[in-house]
This record gives sequence, C-alpha cells and structure tokens, in this order.
Amino acid sequence: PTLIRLNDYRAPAWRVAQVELAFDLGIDTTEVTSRLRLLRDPDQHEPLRLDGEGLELLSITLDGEALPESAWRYADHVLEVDGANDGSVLETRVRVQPAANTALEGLYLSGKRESGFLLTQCEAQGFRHITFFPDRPDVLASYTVTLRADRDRFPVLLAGGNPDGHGDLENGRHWARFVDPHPRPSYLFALVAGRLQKIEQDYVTSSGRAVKLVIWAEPDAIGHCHYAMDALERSMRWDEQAYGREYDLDVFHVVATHDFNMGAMENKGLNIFNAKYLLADPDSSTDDEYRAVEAVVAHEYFHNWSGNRVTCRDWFQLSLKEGLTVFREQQFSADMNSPSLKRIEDVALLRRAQFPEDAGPLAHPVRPAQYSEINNFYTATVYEKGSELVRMVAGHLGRAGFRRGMDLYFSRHDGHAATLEDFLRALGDANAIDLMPYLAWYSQSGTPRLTARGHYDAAQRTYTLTLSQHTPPTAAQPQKQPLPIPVKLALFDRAGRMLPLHLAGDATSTPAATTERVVVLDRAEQAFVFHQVDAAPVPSLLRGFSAPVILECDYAPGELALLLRHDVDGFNRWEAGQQLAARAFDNLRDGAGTSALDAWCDALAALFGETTLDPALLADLLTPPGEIELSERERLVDPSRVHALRLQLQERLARRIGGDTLLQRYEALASHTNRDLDALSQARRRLKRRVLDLLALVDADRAQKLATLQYDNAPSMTDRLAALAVLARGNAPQAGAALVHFRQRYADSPLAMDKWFSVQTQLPGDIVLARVRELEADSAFTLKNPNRVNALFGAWARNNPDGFHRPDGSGYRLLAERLAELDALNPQVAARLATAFNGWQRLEPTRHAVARAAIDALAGRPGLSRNLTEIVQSMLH
Ligand code: DPP
Ligand code: ZN
Repeated sequence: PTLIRLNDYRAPAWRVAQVELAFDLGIDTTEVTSRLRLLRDPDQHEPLRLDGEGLELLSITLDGEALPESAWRYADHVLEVDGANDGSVLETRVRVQPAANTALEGLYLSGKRESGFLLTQCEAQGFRHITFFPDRPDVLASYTVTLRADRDRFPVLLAGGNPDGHGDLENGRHWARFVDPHPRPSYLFALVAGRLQKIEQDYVTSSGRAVKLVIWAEPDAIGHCHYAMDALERSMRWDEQAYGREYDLDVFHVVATHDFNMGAMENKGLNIFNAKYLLADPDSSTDDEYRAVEAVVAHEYFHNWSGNRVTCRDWFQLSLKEGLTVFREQQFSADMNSPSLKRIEDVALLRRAQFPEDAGPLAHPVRPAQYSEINNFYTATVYEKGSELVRMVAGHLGRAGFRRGMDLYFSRHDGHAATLEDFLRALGDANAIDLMPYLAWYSQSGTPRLTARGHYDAAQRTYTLTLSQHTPPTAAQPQKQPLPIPVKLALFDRAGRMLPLHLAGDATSTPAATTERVVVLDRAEQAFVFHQVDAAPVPSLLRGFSAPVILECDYAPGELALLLRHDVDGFNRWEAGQQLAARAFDNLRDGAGTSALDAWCDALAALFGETTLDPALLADLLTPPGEIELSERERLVDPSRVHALRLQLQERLARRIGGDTLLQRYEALASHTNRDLDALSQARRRLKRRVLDLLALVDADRAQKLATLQYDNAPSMTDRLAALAVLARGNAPQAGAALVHFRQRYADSPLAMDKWFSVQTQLPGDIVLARVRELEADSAFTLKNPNRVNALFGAWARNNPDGFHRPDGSGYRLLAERLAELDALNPQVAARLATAFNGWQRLEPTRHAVARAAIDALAGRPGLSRNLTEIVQSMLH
C-alpha cells in the first residue's frame, strides 16, 4: 500500500471557495448534488483532482455545461476533470447507499432501518464517501447545505452552521437549509436526519451573544441527556474564563448515536457523540462514566477553537488539535473535580495505553512521519502523549505566559490550517522564548528513561543530583537524541518536611527560598548542586509528572515509603506508592527479600487508618500498577504469572491491613449508600469498591455475600457493577443469578448491556474463553456495533491479559478470526482492536510462538482492509 509522507506535503493546487450541497435523503439511497466554486493556485498546473470513494456518479457539469465522458476520469478514488479554471463551478450529482454502509464512515444509518436515523462521520476522510471534493484539512470553504427528505420518516433535519430556512415540498417531503459563516475543512461536515427528540437550553456568552444549545437523542434516551447539557454549559463558561474563547454560531447541536467508531466528533455546530459519552443516568451509568461524559463533552466543545477555528494543515499535525484539546479537557476536568485525582487518572492511562504503544511495534512519534491509513493514528501517542507535550510547554511558560501564547496562537491562525511549528512559534513569540527545542519531542518516538542519582556531601553540606537521559531505539527509529526534560522537584528531610532549595548557579537568590522548582535536563547528562543541605535528603522528582518519561532512581524502600506518607502533593504520594509497589512486586517475583513489600504494606496500612485522607485518593493509593504496566518491566512476559503475582501482592496488602479492619471500613462506607454525585459520595463509592476487592482476597466467602447484598440493594450502577465484578471475577456461586438478573433488567439499555458483556470478560483466565464464546452467541451480541465489539472482545483482550494470552494460543486464534470477520464490516474498528496484540514480541517462548502463528495467519488472509493490513504488518516487523 502507498505511504503518505510528511515530507511530501505540498499546498493544494486547487482550493474551494464555496460549497453548496443538496441532499435528497433516503435510507437505501441518497443523492448528493454538489456545486464547488474552485480556486486555482496560479503557480501549480495540475488538472483538477477530487477525492471520491464508493460514489455512483450520476451527472457532472463544469460552468453549467454537461461534460463529455472524454473530459473526466474516475478511477482509484480520484475524479480528474479537464478544462477547469480559476473561478470555475463544478457540479456533480452522486448516489450513495447509507443502509449498506457498515464501515460507519461517510453517510450511514444508525439503528434499525424502520426506526433509525441517518448521520455522517467525516474525520478523517469520510467526506469523500459523500461527494467529490479535495478532501484534505487545508482546503477551507464556506458551506451551504440543503437537506430534503420525507417529513414523516425524517422530521428532524440538521446540518452544521446556522439555520437558514426550512419549508414543505410536494409529496410529504420537506427541506431545511444551513449556512456556516466560518470557512472550514471537509472533515468537519455533518448532517443528521431522523426521528429525534431534543432538550434545549439558552446560553449567553460573556460578550452577550445568545446561543441555543440543543441536545438530540432517540426518544428512549432523551431523558438521559441533562447531565451532558450541564457539562456543556460549564465547558462553555470555562473556555471563556480560562482561554477567553467564546462560541461563534447561533446554535450548537449535539446528537447521540449508539453506532459510532470514535468517542465523539467535533463537527462545526453539530457535534455527534457516541452515546457512551453523552447519555448518563445513575441507574445505568457509573461514576467513572459521568466523569467521562463531562470530559468528552468538554473536549468536543473545546475543539471549536482548538481544531475548528484553527485547524490542521495536514493529518500529520493531528496532535496540534488533539494533544492540545486533550490538555484543555484535562485542565477543565481538574478544575471541576480534584486536580491530583485527575492527574493520577491521566498518568495511569498514559502508562497503560501509551507507554506500551511507544515501546512496541506500533511506536510512532506524536507527529508521525508517514502513514498508510490515517485512521490508525488516532492513538494514545497522538492524544495522550501529545497532551503531555503541551503540558510541558505550558509548564515552561507558566500560567500567564501560556495564556499569552494561546491568545497569539488563536489570533494569528484563526481561520487557517496550522502546523505544530506554528503552535510552538506563536507560544514562543508571545513570550520571547525559543520553544523550538520542544519540537524534537514531536518527531522522536519512544519513552525516554530518566535516571537520577543523588550524592550528599556532609562536609560541604551539598546535595548533587545527577540526571541523565536515554531513549531506547524504537521500531522505525534506531537513533535517538536528548530531549528537553523539565523535572519539577523538591527535597525532603527524614522527618518528611520540604527543604528550602538553594540551587548553584541560580542568578538571583530569592530571599525566601522556594521548596519546589523545575530544572530542565536538555542534554544526555547534567548535575544540579543544592547548597545548605543539612542532612542527606530524599528527592521528590518529576512532581506532578512534569515530563512523560520513565524515572529510574535507586531509592531505598524506606525513602519511597517516606514520600508516600509525607509528600504534600497527592499525585506524588501516589507515585511514590506506585514505585514502591512495583519494587514489592519484584520482591515477590524474585523471592529475594521483602523490604519493599513490607515498606509498601506498612505504609498503606498506616494510611488506611488516617481518617482525614480523601477516600478517593486512598482508593488509588491502595491500587498497585496494573498488569500491563508491570509486564512492561519484564524482559519476557508470562501474563499468567504477572496476574498471579499481582494478586499475591494485593493479598499481602489485604492481610497486612487485616480482614476485620477491611470489613469495618466496608461497613462504615456502606452505611453512607446513596446515588449522589458530589465528590465525597463518589469518593466513598470508589473506596468501598476497592475495600471490597481487597476483602475478597482474604475472605472470598464473606466478600461475595456482601457483594450479593450490595448488588441487590444498589441505588446506582456504580455500586451494582462493582458488586457484580466481585462475583464474576471470583466466579462466585451467586454470580450466575446476578448475571441473569442484570441481563433481564437492562435488556433495553445498550450501554448497560455493554457492561454486562465486559464484566464477564474478567472471569478467571482458564475459564473465560468459553464464556467469550457463549457471549458472542448471545442474541444481544453483534459485530456491527463498535461499542458491543469493544465491550466483549476489547475488554477481554485488553483488560484480562491472563484470559487472553492462553498458552495454547486459543485466545489469539479466536481474536484473529473475529478480526477478519469484523474487517469486512468495519475496518476502522477491526484495526483498532487488532492493536490488542501489541506486546506479543516480548511474550515468553510458548506464547510467542502461538501468537506469531495466529498473527501470521491473519496477515495471510486475502482481502484485508488497508487499515487492518497496516496494523498487522507493523506487528510482524
Ligand atoms: N472526534 C475525535 C476527537 O474529538 C476526533 N477528532 O478526538
Ligand atoms: Zn479530539
């Protein structure tokens, strides 16, 4: 397959000033008429070439004249037209087939043909499945869109932009028109048509513009949209206050669908959401899902500036909008909830999803240099690591400096398609700082290892911290260079107090020395000397996770325990605990020594008794790194052994705390049971869940009885699902009845049913495969729905490593077979699911051999999509 390369970028030879689209909508066939007013780059002389895939061309005229067949060619997804000039108007009429579109890219049907609705998904390259167009993000045009359809079947007609009239037509049909005053790229096009209901809210921006906010959903779901509306208003207000950004149209539409490849889509004026990230009600959504709705609503809204008003020049710059918008979303969520809990969540996600990606065959820079299928690059690296890069730069500039930089970025590039260089330049220019050294982070893949060594000189009263960096080679990039790594640090004395910092070489010594500061390591190795240090300190490094690196520091277990007990920053306490837990894991694995294990258990047992600690933070402190993260530390991975050792680690912790103490805490927490969403109620549920999980490791019988009670009396999905998970994971005698009950009670709620599938994928490793096979035979399972596929196969292959990595290869073969079937329906979802094979190269020899055989067999199948081919081929190299 052809590779697209960043270095081959050329400005478009043809642009489009104005687009007029008219749709005659139907479930089986829809006709699309497009009038493009073209602009020619005088310096380029290529014929007019437009992208188009799967389009049935009905007619074509240029400047009002029907074109003879000799004047155009349509092959290999490109329409080439002779005779076009600057200012020419090209009109095409095409036919597409929404109901037959199982790839969910372009125009498709959500739900059943009798009751479902039509909608579009265009990012990255779906627009070419709707009409002929230069389908690239640097072609910005003004859109006028007219929709025509049967009024009974499609009472609601929506497109992006402001409404510009509607009315009746003959034969029970009607029409509606929308005009978008802001030039935009084709990937932001959207329409929706069907039987939808709405909730509305009036909003006035800080400068006084009146905006109508409307959320649309199918009748059974519209009652679950109020939380999203609330989150939307808070997001809009926050972006005004934090970034001075206002909304810029008269209406803002948001639509929920159960059939969606992504999480959500920021189409201009018409956001479309996977229902999973829009609908929320206590009976079927967990606390985590509420927070996810809040975050994704904010994320898509924030794109209106970081993505839509300023868009990307090409898809290599995807992180320009995604990394930046994830960062903005994380800031928002931190402001709405707890900053340290949010940071813990984000870093845990980075380690679980991005670090393994960056260490395996799919490793790519935040700005990839090449791709075959752009949809494969909506990755944790582009999103999550991309956000970390923005965070580093923001940290470098400080709060006010970053805001100054963002103001300049938005004003300088408003209405244009920008690059990552443009971003760093604007931020730097506004602060008279050269940020270009950070560009290296965007082009280099792999996670840097940061090594820290401390040396205390009692005679000189100095503490020398030597930092060095090394990035191991990655798949396509053997050579690595040093990067600028900001290290936020503090020094603690042995009583757990922070010391004033006197760093050698500091230009001005502030009278009141600070206790926390940032040093930037921008070469392979550098030493930092601190003066006036009275005794050997304990360094607290990389505070707030100031750079996305792996820290290697030879702490003694007692030093980590000290930070876990005393660090004032919630994130860093957690981080010290994570490092200590990983060392405790090593103790168990190697059977040599228990010093880290004892230190970890003792420190947490002590914290467990502290009544002032936030219950949510305690819950996170009590959770060791996950199996995937622990596996990253192994040279050869045996997922069953990692699973067993991690369980053993938690069992040791539970025993150290004590079954009675756990039980008491559980009962105290259970006495508060409610379904409120305030921080404390959520925190108690989070801790209750963790305590029950730990109790299950020391007294399974007791925990399963409590879980059954909790399941039966749960006022919310959070409590209900937590209880069900204990029963399912423990393969408890009560699990069967609870699962049958859940299946019946939530049969009509797709989002709850997804959880029913997922929770059963967490059964013990030796029995889960049989359950997965039963579940895919369930009448509620379908390969056509991305959420359902991820709820079953994604949850099994990603979240139950012991259950997926069976030594006989049966798990690999099942996944490979389903991937091939899924690929024929929906290549994007198949390719994403295939990344669950990531890490197979480091498996122990038995699994390695059977995994390779399964992936080889998949690669050898004829007719795989470009999407899946690219992933599978990368896996094998
Ligand atoms: N809709 C996806 C997102 O917001 C891709 N832009 O991340
Ligand atoms: Zn996004």
